[in-house]
Amino acid sequence: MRPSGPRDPVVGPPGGPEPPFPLRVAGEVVKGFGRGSKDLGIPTANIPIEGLSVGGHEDVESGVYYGWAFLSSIPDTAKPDVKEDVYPMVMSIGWNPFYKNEKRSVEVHIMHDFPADFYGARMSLLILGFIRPEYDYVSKEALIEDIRTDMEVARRGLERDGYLRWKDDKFFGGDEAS
Ligand code: ADP
Ligand code: RBF
Ligand code: MG
Repeated sequence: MRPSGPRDPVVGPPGGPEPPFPLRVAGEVVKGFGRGSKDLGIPTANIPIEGLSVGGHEDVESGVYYGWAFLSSIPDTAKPDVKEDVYPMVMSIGWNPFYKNEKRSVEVHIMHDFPADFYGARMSLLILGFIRPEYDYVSKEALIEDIRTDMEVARRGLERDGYLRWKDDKFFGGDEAS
């Protein structure tokens, strides 16, 4: 269960990410559990768990992370019309104890309003920090409240120079795992 008490407003060293960060992960946006995270008001773009191996991070600890997401089209596929750009993101890697998933998942909420879905796009992630472990919750509302706080923590974290500068990382130029 989630420990009670207030949360830190910002996490991670002020000067910029420190090892093991940044972590680089990528994959195609696929259908998730269809559980309707959109109903929670928080859609999450899922990539296959194999995406962790792009940077050799299959052993990464489960939990909530923040960083930058780059969306692009996958060449020669029936693809969504995505505007290639780098966006702030918050993500969950894990088992979603609240829902008792039997498969580990990688889900990303991008902090941007999109006019349409982008299933089939390529999503490249530069993970710059760890926010918290994943918890079970007494209610859906409590889970939503914590995810909203995660978004604020991520936004404040990414505003700092040492984190902003990673938006230009060459990983976002299309290389697999530079
Ligand atoms: P699923 O269970 O298939 O992942 P969700 O309800 O989590 O379904 O919705 C995820 C989909 O919503 C993404 O794959 C993407 O196409 C779309 N989407 C729209 N806006 C966002 C956003 N801001 N962040 C993440 N996904 C978004
Ligand atoms: N699910 C959990 O069961 N426990 C969590 O602590 C948790 N934290 C999350 C944090 C973020 C930033 C996001 C985007 C999702 C989180 N989830 C968590 C996953 C959530 O349950 C999932 O997005 C919905 O179930 C839809 O698949
Ligand atoms: Mg999802």
